[in-house]
Amino acid sequence: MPTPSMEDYIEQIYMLIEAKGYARVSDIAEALQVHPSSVTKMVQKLDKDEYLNYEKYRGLILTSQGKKIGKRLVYRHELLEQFLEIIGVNKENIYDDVEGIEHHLSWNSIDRIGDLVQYFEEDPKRVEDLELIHKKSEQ
Ligand SMILES: [Mn+2]
Repeated sequence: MPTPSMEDYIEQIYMLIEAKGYARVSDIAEALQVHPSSVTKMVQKLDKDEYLNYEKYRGLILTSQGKKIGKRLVYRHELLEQFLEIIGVNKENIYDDVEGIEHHLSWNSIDRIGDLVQYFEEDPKRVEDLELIHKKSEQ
């Protein structure tokens, strides 16, 4: 099981490869706002744990295990953003809140939140009902 920090790297690397076809140490450092030497260290660890293959001058590629996990992590992040949006969390809080909670929920909870998101998506009236409660609580 990857640690929260490893998850952040795998998630970011997966997104970079999806968007650009490759992930450079400098791009990862920029995305995660860390020093490139920290990226190199973590990438070596991820290589050792078989989430990716890293060669200094050739760049890095995710293993099938790394890809599978990366995909799940990106899905989890997006689902949690959707969830917070539906329950009426202010836009400016959503990204940071997801970064704060995403590593600390079991997949069991993630899947049940997925059900709840689906419940609201199936009928916009349900979202309106929730908005009413939200408005009342703010009065
Ligand atoms: Mn994230």
